[in-house]
Amino acid sequence: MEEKILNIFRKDPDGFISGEDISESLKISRSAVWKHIEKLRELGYEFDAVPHLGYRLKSIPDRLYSEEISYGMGDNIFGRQILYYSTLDSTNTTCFNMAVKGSKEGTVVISEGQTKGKGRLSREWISPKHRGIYMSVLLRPQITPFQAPRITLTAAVSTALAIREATGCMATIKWPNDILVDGKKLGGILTEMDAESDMVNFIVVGIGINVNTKTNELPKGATSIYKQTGAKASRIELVRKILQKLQQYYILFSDNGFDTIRDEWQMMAATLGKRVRASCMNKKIEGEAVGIDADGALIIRLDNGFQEKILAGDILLLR
Ligand code: BT5
Repeated sequence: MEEKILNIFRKDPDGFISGEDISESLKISRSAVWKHIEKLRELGYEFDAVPHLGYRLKSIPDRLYSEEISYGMGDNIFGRQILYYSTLDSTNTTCFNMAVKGSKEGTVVISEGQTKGKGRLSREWISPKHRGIYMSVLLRPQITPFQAPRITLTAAVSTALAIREATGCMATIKWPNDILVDGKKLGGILTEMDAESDMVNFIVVGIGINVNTKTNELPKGATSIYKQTGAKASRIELVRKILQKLQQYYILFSDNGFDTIRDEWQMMAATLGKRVRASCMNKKIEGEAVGIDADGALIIRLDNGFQEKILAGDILLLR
């Protein structure tokens, strides 16, 4: 019922709406209207109430409520089922468990904060409450495990483009999963999968972005949208934009393969043309990053002119 009441206010964002009109259109009593408005106030929605005029929605809370995200997203499949939490260990862990139990492709798990946010290789993702975006999206692509890195790059392209469009920050991508602005880490992507030897069962794409996070809450070398622009950004709008881009590029990937996404990735890459040191398993390689191949592997030209490819690992930008 709260959602229905909000929808009435959303249709006329600046206008006053009387309790009587709400009660008539929703076929509930005036006192029920009042109770639901009080409930919305408890959730952080602010209303002006003026005698003889009624109520006006003054502001919505800075919370990633699923209904707020879904509102205005149209027919986006990555938004039909959004599970919202105030705190979780890790959105990836929750989403993974839901995937095992059979949740549908496009299910989104989002949390205001994480107590055990995960990076790759058991590293930590610092996730201060109400500041950033911490969300995981469940995908069920028909690919082999070997092709899974393409999904990380597809998610990176979608996220970087969404950041550019929603905030104006010129996000770039450092292979394979870092989102950078001005050479500093603004976000990261963690893909985890469940697979047989020749078939992926599902992939969980975890996206973490520092939005309104303050410098003292972040590790060294990190940045946030707030730090870059000096202004608070709407986390809701950014989540919507990421989900829209992710759906657009995931459909492109499923229908047309990886080529277009690879081109987009290369245009936004902070890595290409740079000298890099790559660590992959116990191997260290140094050379110039020259491209990514059809599987999403990074191609490095060694000083002796030979090329090597790495499909997973970490790289350090040397210059
Ligand atoms: C990543 O790992 O960059 C992937 C991060 C994915 C986080 C999301 S949040 C939603 C979902 N649920 C999860 O539990 N995780 C995902 P990696 O490339 O391994 O980078 C980790 C390293 O980045 C750490 O060792 C720190 O040095 C640094 N770091 C940690 N927190 C950071 C932050 N908030 N901003 C920037 N850098 C950070």
